[in-house]
Amino acid sequence: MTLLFYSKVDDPDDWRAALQAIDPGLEVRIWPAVGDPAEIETALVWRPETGMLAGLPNLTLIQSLGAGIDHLLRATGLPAGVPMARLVEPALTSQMVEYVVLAALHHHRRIEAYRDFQARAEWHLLPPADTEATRIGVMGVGVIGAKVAHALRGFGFQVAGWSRTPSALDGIESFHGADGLAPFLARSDIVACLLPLTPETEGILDKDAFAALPSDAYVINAARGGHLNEEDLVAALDSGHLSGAWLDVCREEPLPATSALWHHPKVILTPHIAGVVLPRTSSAQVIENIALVRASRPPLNLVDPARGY
Ligand code: NDP
Ligand code: OXD
Repeated sequence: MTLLFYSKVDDPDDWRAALQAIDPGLEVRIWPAVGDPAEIETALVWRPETGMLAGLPNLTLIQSLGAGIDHLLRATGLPAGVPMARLVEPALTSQMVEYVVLAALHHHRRIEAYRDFQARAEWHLLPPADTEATRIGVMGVGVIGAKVAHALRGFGFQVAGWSRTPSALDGIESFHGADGLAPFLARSDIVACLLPLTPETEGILDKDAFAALPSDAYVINAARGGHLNEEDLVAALDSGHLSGAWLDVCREEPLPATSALWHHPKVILTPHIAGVVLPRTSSAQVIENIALVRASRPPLNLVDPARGY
């Protein structure tokens, strides 16, 4: 059994060691050392390049090295009919929950303002943050968004979720579909995007969405840069309508040095690290998927390419 590994951001040696610790018989080849293409049965990839997987005649599984699969669905030259799976993994989900809670609380407790006071050696008190009066909206209440919504509800925030179909999460108000978006945004003092990137969700955080948010709203995007119209965000920040934004992802990664986001005083940026798959916790799922496909069964977390997530 031979697996081909490709990622520019994950350490291939760590992955090889973790995979072989579970299945010592698994041969792991690191791109571009493909060897005989006919021997490759599994591709474990993050953002494969055009045509990279096209010449693998016996490929039986394309396994995403992450929860998102937009990087696969947008890659051209993927072999047709090969099942694609994404990673759904508690450790990754927990990182995402930590990240969004961190961003929301950092804003809610006005840490940026207190840092400014500290820089000026000023002992200055702002009005207290009222958690129960603060409304947070979570866009996408799937595996990750649902956990984020519950974690925020646990602090006492008023939390709502927006999804494609109605959700029924305890204590979380549900909005859904195109018609539900404007009322959902209108009641969100803080909005956190945890949607998959699909043709329907691309550019969804744009000037219309920002106009629908209450004045002073705060935007967190921990999903994909393609959700956000960066020019519209900067305009909404500069006009004073939005109070700030916390972004883990950008339309182009790495973010170009010329981007206005780098030095914008109301933006906090991280380099797509909200949730990072760990070989230690994710390898077992990859090995299990290889075994399932070998047994002619569907892999765990099979992606529906037609739905786009
Ligand atoms: P899921 O597939 O479990 O959940 C997706 C959610 O989005 C569902 O609630 C779904 O609605 C909703 N949704 C999809 N399309 C639409 C639409 N057109 N309108 C409204 N709602 C929609 O995904 P995960 O929770 O596992 O992951 C979400 C995303 O987070 C990933 O796709 C990835 O891009 C991103 N991510 C980012 C990371 C980072 O480090 N920054 C790390 C991990 C993930 P419904 O419930 O009705 O199906
Ligand atoms: C993912 C990611 O989708 O890392 O897992 O962004």
